[in-house]
Amino acid sequence: MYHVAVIGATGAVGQKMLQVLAEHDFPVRQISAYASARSAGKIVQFKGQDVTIQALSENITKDGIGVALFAAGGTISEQYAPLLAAAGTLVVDNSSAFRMQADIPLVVPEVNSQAIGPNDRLIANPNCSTIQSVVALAPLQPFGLKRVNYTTYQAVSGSGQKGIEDLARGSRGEEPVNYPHPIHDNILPHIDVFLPDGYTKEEQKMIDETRKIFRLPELPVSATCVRVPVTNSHSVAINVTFEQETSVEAIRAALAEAPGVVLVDDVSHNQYPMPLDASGTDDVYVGRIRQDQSLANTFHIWCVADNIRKGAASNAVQVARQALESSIHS
Ligand code: 2RA
Repeated sequence: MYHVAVIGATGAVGQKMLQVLAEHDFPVRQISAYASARSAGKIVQFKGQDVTIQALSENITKDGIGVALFAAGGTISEQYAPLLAAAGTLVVDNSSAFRMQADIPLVVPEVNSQAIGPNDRLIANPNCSTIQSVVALAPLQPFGLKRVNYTTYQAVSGSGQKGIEDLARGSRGEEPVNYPHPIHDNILPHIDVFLPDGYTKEEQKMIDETRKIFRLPELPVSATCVRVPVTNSHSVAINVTFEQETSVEAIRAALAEAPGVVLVDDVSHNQYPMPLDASGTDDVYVGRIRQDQSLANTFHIWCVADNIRKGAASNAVQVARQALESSIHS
């Protein structure tokens, strides 16, 4: 049993981490919740008990924490995650601060749990839209990934509470505060900041993280990331080209038995993955599998997952459990 800490415990992901730790029956001996000094003294819930938020400071290394889940943004992670890891705490970081560092594993347990070494103390959680996409692609690796193109339809909860509030504001006819344009009755082909080449940082994350997770640094990957007026659960249209010839049936068969995947692909009964069905679950729902008529050995795959759970909190809890098992069995 472990003393477990959630850093950033007042945010959407931090609160979900507390909920998922309880739901997954994570071996928690003691729970601590940290946030900025502004939130100190506030109360969050763990297994129906009140937990008082503590102000984060460098003294956290003296608190005897065995497992720390970070969901407080890159700046906080950069400052505190290495300190805790150096003190022996197992840290799973949900920010993008360490994801592309060569010596830091970037892990989705269903895909690359072998990337966790027995002595790793700092592990990065990938971006939400990357997580669900690689869970859908991993079972198809035997066909040889040759090229991937993503188009995302990302829920406003990916921007935290302020995204959800902008959607609500728009529905009341009020101006947006978080986004540069209304998200109600609109879509924004803009997630995170624009980079000099015209891609957004969110698109670049999907490209870089996919290559790192599959250990295919040269894999041709591209992405267009779009914010849609959906409260929760991201959808991704994946267009994938394989090295080998395959079929819709073979792809369906591989996905049907894959861990963490639920195949929902029966268009004769209007059955396909949708955000409303994915929300509140930890699975990645996959469907609309069909041959791309414009390119050989190429297929369209539609996948949907709860971005706050599998895309963030649940994946972090699963990574922590996997890392603890790796170090116990080493
Ligand atoms: C988003 N990917 O949906 C982000 C959250 N990490 O905005």
